[in-house]
Amino acid sequence: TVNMSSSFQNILIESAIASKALKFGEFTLKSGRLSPYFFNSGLLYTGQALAALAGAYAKTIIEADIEFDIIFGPAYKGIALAAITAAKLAELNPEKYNKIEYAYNRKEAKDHGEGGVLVGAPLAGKKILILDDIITAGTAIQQAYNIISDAKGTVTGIFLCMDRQEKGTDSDLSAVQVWSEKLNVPIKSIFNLEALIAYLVKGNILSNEEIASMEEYRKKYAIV
Ligand code: OMP
Repeated sequence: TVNMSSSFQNILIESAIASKALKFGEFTLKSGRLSPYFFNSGLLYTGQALAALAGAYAKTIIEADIEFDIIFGPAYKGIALAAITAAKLAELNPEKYNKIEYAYNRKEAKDHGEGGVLVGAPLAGKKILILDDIITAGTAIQQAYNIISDAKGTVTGIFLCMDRQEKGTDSDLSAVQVWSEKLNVPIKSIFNLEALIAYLVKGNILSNEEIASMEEYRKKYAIV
């Protein structure tokens, strides 16, 4: 069921549409698929949008109730998202979250100064949440997982803003289903394609043709 006015999921979807972080048209994805929509979290750059994002990630993490010591944000977009979420968690429940830590990777290793690709809390022996913006096929998530494993950290959860709920080329399972099973880690998102379409239909936000192409894409590539 979709509560248009109040859920933090819908507040975020609304904010993403208003800021054009969610766009409708024709977009070629990393996978090569031609999609009628695209989510660019980099366009959620106002204070208001970032506050909505931080709140939504924090509430999703609190609801999931998974043990962790560190929130890890993969470069580039995950870095800021992980930082604002760690701060929001500490604000919402200081007793529980004041001591959680934050870390991220660089895309290019530094050969001077402190060196290396990892910045922030040391990962070895720690329980770690990966926090990123979106999953389509899961390639980006797998990379982050490998960075943490190589540093001897244990990933205990993966949190995303949007799950596109897309199947692989020869699979009836979504990337989230495949990767959560493969990595043996829960993967949670603030909203998914199903919630987005429900919001768009209920709110009368797109033209009939645009809704039709969203539905067509969903039937072709998504699990729902
Ligand atoms: P996977 O690595 O296939 O899971 O796709 C995640 C990446 O897709 C993101 O890091 C983006 O580079 C890109 N992307 C979006 O940002 N938004 C979308 O709506 C779709 C994609 C995509 O290309 O699939």
